[in-house]
Amino acid sequence: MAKIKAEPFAFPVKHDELALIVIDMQRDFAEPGGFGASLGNDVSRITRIVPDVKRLIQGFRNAGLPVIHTMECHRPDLSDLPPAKRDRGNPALRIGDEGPMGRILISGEPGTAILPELAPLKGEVVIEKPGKGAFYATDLGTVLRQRGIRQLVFAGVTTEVCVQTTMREANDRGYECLLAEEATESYFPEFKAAAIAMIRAQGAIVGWTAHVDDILESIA
Ligand code: TIU
Repeated sequence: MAKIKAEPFAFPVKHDELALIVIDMQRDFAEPGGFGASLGNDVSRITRIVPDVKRLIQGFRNAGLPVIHTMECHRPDLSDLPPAKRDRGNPALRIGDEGPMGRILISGEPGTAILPELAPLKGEVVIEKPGKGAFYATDLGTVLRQRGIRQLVFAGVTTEVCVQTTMREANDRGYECLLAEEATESYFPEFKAAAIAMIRAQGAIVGWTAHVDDILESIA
């Protein structure tokens, strides 16, 4: 069986069951004036991983393996936005408010789009999700089942929020999950480090972590 060098031990990869899932690489999390910035975060941390996310996506495309993108966003009428989510914290702009890139985290708005460098290709699955996890209230599970996907490589933002939540959802559903370390980021470096540590603790209790180069080498 082929293996990817990973922590806490080698990831037993099955290439015909493998997909890349890129979580929420949206302008709203990476650019000034978006949701991430409205929460008081330094969004430049997110922009820095774009080259590594891009080469991971390119490697999967070159290998003919599926690339799935997610976007955290809501319907324009906010009917899928629980007040508990909208009213959380004290952001400068709340979800649905008009910002410099359009309405914050609303489907179809300019700021909600995936960064142009990482834009999905025609034919790639894009999952719009109202929660932090990509399985909640979406058809992601159906899409994966239809394609026989059982193993997921994770990239995207933020490590401890939408990436980790989705990895935990996937792990509980029986998927084997591998997080690409240089292709994920948090607004808080200590949270990224903690998320990586807790994911792979206790014998990969939630999943594995690996370097982008080692993942790319295995699918080249
Ligand atoms: N705030 C934060 O760290 N993340 C989110 O709100 N969403 C995602 O992680 N995509």
